[in-house]
Amino acid sequence: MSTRFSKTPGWLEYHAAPSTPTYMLPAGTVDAHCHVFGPGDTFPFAPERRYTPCDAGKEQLFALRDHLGVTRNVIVQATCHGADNSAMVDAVRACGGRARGVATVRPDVGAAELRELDSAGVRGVRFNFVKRLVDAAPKDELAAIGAKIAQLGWHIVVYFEGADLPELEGFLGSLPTPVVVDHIGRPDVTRPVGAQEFTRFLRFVERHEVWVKISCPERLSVTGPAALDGERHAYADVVPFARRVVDEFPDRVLWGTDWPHPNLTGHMPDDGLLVDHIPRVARTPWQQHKLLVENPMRLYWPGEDQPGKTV
Ligand code: 0GY
Repeated sequence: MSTRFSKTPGWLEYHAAPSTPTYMLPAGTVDAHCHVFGPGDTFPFAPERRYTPCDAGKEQLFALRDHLGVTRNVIVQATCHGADNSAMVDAVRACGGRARGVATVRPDVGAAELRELDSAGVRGVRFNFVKRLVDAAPKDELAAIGAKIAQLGWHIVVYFEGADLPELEGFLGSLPTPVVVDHIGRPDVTRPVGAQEFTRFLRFVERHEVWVKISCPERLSVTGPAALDGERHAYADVVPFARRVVDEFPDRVLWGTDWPHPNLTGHMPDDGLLVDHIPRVARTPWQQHKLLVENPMRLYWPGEDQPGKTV
């Protein structure tokens, strides 16, 4: 444990002993959304952070990868490390090509720093609009970052609350790179899947050819991990939303664990159970292979062999 930092009270630690999934991931599966936190003594957390996580370093991430049967990781910079990408880059470099990174950069980032990140394995930047996590950066500054990274062939990962899409849609649609949305666009799952908010999200995805991460049922769910009457499975209320996106956009969906699950206070998911959730939302082997292997390989390792490619 870090001697310099104390975890935010109430913040749960990642699952100590995740179950072995019943669903066997296809060879070449990519966990396209996970993080590393510190360890704080080696990679200090950012002064401007809104939470202090537990230490969750690369060794723990790699152990989970191997336990679940994942082949590759995309390690996404979390807000607790601000724009200091050292922990993420250290983890990506340690993977010998089996990981890519998504960074947070400042508007004045220089070409040399971007080239360095690129050579480490970074392939995108993240714009975070979730107000409880960050003060939103001015859009002209984000646009300046977008213009710089477009030259590298990177993409932009965006994190926002579903309710904020109307305000952000125009800006996101104007970005010069592919856009990847975190956590199904954070829908309000207490509303019907056909309600106006999620329909608007689907049409936004269609119009701008956006990619969507089918991740974080545990964060979006109101019904939670318990089995419900007539439903044997966890996170049942998220399933129709995830299915809808996978059915409509099978070529632009990605899956991720979100390990080590920052900012959860209610319950900590069993990562094995998150893997078992996959066939509930991607219901055919064809959809599963696209979600887990083909799509993330196309975005993060273009040109590399994809085990079991379906077309
Ligand atoms: C959340 C979820 C996340 C937080 C961060 O950068 C972050 O702090 O990513 C997540 O894992 O996506 O809503 O707190």
